[in-house]
Formats: sequence, C-alpha cells, structure tokens
Amino acid sequence: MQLAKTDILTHNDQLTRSHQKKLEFIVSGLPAADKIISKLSAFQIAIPSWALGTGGTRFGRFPGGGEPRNLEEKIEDVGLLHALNRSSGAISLHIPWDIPTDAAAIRKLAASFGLKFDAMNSNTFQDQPSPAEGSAKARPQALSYKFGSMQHVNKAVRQQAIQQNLEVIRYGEELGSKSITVWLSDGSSFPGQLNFREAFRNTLDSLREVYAKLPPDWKMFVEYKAFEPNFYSMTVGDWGQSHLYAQKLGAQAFALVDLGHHLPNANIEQIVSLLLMEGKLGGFHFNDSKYGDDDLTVGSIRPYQLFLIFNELIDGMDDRQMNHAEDLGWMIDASHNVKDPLEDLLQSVEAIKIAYAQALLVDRKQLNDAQRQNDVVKCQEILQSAFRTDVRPLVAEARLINGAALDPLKFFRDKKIREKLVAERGSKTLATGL
Ligand code: LRH
Ligand code: MN
Repeated sequence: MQLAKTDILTHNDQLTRSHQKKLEFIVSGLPAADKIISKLSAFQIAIPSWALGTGGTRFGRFPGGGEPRNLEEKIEDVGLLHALNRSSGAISLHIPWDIPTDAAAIRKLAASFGLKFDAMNSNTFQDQPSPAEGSAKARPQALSYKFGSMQHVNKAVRQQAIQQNLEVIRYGEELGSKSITVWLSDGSSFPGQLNFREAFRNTLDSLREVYAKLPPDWKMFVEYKAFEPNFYSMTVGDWGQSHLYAQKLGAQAFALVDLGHHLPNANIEQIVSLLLMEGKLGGFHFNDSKYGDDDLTVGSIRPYQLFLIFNELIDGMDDRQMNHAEDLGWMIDASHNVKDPLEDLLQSVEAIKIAYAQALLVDRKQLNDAQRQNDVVKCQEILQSAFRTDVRPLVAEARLINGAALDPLKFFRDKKIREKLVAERGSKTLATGL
C-alpha cells in the first residue's frame, strides 16, 4: 500500500498549529535544537521482517488479520512505516523465513519505498520442514539442531549450520546488505549435558569458517542470550562470551546487544559502555521486557534504562568520533502478541528516537565536571532533567522536515490502514516469523 503524499500533507496541516506551539516552547530554551533535529532526521532504525505479523507464545497466537503473506508484502509494510515516520529506512531479513526468490526484483521493490537491507539473520535454531517440490523454500535440512548447531558434537551438524550461514551471506550480497547476525540457541538444559569448553571451541571454529567467507566490507554480529530455549547454559550466554568470540574472530566481528537477553537487573548501559570502549559493540536489537525475553514495545516498561543506554552510547561514540546514524546497527527485535504489529513498531521507533533526543540534551561537560567532584546529586539532576524533558516536538519536527506524518499513529488509525490491509489481504493471513 503506497500512501498518498497529499494525505500526509493534509494530516500535517491539521496538526501544524499545535505542533509549532510545542516546538517553539522547547526550542526557546534549547540553543542546540537544530543540531538535535538534524541528528534525529538522519537516525534510521531497521525493522525486523519477522515482526510484521502477530507473534505468539506456546500458549497461543491471536492473529489480527491483514498480515503480510510473503516477502513482497513485508517490504510494503515496512515501506508504509517509513512513509509515516521517515525513520524506518531498512528491513532486516531472516532466512529461511524470507528467502528472496528474485533478489533483483526484491531489491527494486524495496528501493521504491526508500528501503535498504540491514543485517541478515541466520536460523539454525529450528529444523526446517522439507520444502514442497519445486518451492523456492530452503534446501532440505538433513540433520536436526535439537542438540545445537555450531556447538554440536557431530561435525556434520556443525558443517550444515556453517553452510546455512554462508547461504545467508550470499542472499545478503544479492540484496546489498552489509552484515549478518548470528544468534545461536545452542546450549544445554541440564547439568552434565554439555562440555562447556568443547561447545565453545566447536562454536568458535564454526564461526571462524563463516567469518573466513565474510565479504571484506561486511560485519558479523554475535548475538548473546542468557537463557531460552536452553535453560541451564547458553553457548553464547552473555556479553563476555560474545566479546570473547568477536575478539578471537577478528576486526569484522562484534557483539550484538538484544535488550531482552540479559539476566534480571543486569546493568545493560554499563555493558554497552564497555563494549563500545573496546570497539566491539556492533549494534542493537531494541525491545523491552519486565521478566525474560518478552520482546515488548521499546520503552514500554523501562524507558529510563533506554535513556541511560543512549546516554552511554553518545558518550562512547563521541569519544571514538563515531557517526551516530551509520556506525552501529540499529534494529528492533520485537514480537506483538496483543498489539497491532504496525502500531507497535511505530511506538517502538518513536521511543528509540525520544531516548536518543533526550540523551543528546545531556550537557556532557557539566556531567563530567560533576563526576570529577563526586557531586552525586548533581550528576543525577543533570541526567534526569534531560530525561524529564518532553522532546517529542523535536522528534515530530524531524519527521515533518523529512516529509513524514506529524503523528504517525493517528494517521494510521484515522486512515483505517489496518482495515484496508484486512480488506486487501484477508482476516486470516499469517506472516512467517515468531
Ligand atoms: C532470539 C532473537 C534473535 C532472532 C530471534 C527472532 O531470541 O532475539 O535475534 O533471531 O529472536
Ligand atoms: Mn534478537
């Protein structure tokens, strides 16, 4: 579904007066407003192809209708999000859920929506059903990943996983992607089940075979996770292990931080600052959670933690003269059990940009001075005055400048887009993904 520019202009005309008033209020006290607005306009967040349908749990899934039935419709939906917020300029594919049957056509379709292909994701955490005769689906999978993939005691299973990752890189090259995310569900669920050192070495050797075939301008993101689907050990279980792999692999390998992949109360902002300091932070899978890997809307549970993470990001990236928009992988990884997938993603993108804008408000010199004087109260006041500043007019202005909607969620509902998608695609369509 292509949105009519005139519809967005009409929508903005109706909201411009109240927007201008709010914008004047914040800009009046903010000399750096223009700089922040231009940084916000450049900041793009990749949308996961596996989160455009309704997600579920083992207890149930309640699809809402109008879901994308194939890769083309997934690209259309991300194109729709991007037309509404001009902040979702890339899609991150998961293979084999999204195998491009005609890569050139898929690339052309994405470009028609102003979309690029962000990190490719491999999947050696499921046994793929044998593809129906002649279907372009994944090639048959001979060996099971029940007891892991790259860690597996059986070399043939490790080789199968390596080949699958190399295939993902080939699809990515055809689409113009420049990175691969490797998340391994490998681990163990009972003490004694696994030799941790053998599992680590098998996994490192397997990753090395994939790394050896990585195009010179590509990055490999090693995504860690504390538990699930294994519940005693994960073979890439925390930032330390991911950093160890990335360091042993080489300069093109980095750790990927999925916000939901930590043990309760982990200090994620400290992990981010140290990975950044070591030059081994590759990017993020943004979401939010209260308990486990809940994959909830970004900023819906712990917005202050998200702000603190961006505070460390800006401090560390500026310290390394990194480009905020280009030098790290900004991706969402969420699952929508009770919300409309597109509304949920619009909220997540908004929350990320709000946290980024608030962190850009922090006076770093003032904060460093207060830290040097151990003025703990002042340090908190500096951070919380930024966090308590309503930066939404700045985020909206960045959208307006980029030709997007001032209020994407309102536009989505006023224009009854979900209803139109259901009318076009049907009420029972199911998207591939989790
Ligand atoms: C694992 C994970 C990983 C994806 C999957 C869909 O929990 O975060 O990033 O491959 O979700
Ligand atoms: Mn993830």
